[in-house]
Amino acid sequence: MANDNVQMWTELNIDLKSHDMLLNALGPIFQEVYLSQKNRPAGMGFYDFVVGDIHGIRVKELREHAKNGGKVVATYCLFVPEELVWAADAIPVGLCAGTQFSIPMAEEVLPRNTCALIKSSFGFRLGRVCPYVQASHLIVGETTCDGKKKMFELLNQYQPVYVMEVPNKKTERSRQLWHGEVLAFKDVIEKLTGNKITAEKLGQAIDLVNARRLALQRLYNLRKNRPVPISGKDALLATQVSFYDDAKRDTQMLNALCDELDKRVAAGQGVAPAKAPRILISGSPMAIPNWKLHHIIESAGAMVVCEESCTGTRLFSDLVKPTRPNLDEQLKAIADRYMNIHCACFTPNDERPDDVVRLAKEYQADGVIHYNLQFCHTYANEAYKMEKRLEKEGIPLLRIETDYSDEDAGQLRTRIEAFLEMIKK
Ligand code: BJ8
Repeated sequence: MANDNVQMWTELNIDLKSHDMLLNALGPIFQEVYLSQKNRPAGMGFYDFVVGDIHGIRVKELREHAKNGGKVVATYCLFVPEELVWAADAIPVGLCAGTQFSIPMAEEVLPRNTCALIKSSFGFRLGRVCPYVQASHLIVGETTCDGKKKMFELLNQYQPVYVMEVPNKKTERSRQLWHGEVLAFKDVIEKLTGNKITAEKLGQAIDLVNARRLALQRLYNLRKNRPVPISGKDALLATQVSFYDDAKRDTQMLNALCDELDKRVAAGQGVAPAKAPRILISGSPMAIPNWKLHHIIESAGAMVVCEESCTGTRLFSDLVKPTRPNLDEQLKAIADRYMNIHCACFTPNDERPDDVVRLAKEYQADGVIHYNLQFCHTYANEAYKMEKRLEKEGIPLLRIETDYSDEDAGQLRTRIEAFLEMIKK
């Protein structure tokens, strides 16, 4: 099996030496952050298995698909409508880019004062250490932030990249622009795959992705219980895996996990005492293996009960409205749904603080941690408005700005412990 993987990575032109170092670094981190937790749901076994073979079995599936003439489409952002990819019998893969490992490679080209997510993404390609990147036929970027859109220009030197234009405002004119972008993306995917996207195929794809969103909604709704039946770390991992696992299997595994959590809730069983402080995290996405903040918070005795982020509620809170099988209406429904993602790339974006206040109440959060990747100006700027809004609502907020390195872990721990002391009833 291991030899099979090496053979596959070699065919994908992976830098085997660096790649070994990456995987060797991941194992002990996963052991410390995940496997040392007590009282985990048995359903997390699947996710442990996925991480244990992170560059193996799923990549093999993608390669099989490619050998049969299928295409693999890699993405970095929630704005890329994956329904169109599935509908053309291609496979979308959300690239992770949550590791410090690839950042020094990226800094040879990108400015150092670029957010860690962008540097980590670019470093993966530059260092040839990610088989998902290497296995993809097209990378789809977007114009959500300046750092990303300029990075995509550089990435295009190594791999085919197509960039979708995401508007910056939520006006009717912007909606029309975005609708046009969705139509153009359909053409791009049809050309890439040679497959026509029909109303029937798109209807099936909408159902497929909506089913996964509903399973994630179910998982997050279970986190509203006190005591909380699953740790924030485990819920985050299940969400992160949704970005690249097969959607149908992922939905099944999520629902199986939820069945187990239902029983825990009925029995009043939790992973921490009912009085453990409950934290909502809001801000930048956390890609695998970025588990730093959750680990610090939960090691300090609190529980993360919700993430208002793209590796959280923004991923699944809205469904694509099912419409009758009419291609134009389906494409419109897709465009509408994706415009409703309250990313900080929009101005204004007042819906996001509204979401955080609502979620803090729904999840019985005792406090909110605003999580900002260093050099991400959009989220950093929104932190001020968020602070004022939560102050008005009487919800405690801690602002954190960090990256993927462990250099500030001690300082973060101290600040988080002080925050938890403050919010304890
Ligand atoms: S929809 S949050 S996934 S853009 S953290 S790279 S914004 S400098 S990740 Fe995002 Fe799409 Fe929005 Fe979600 Fe730029 Fe900021 Fe870095 Fe960011």
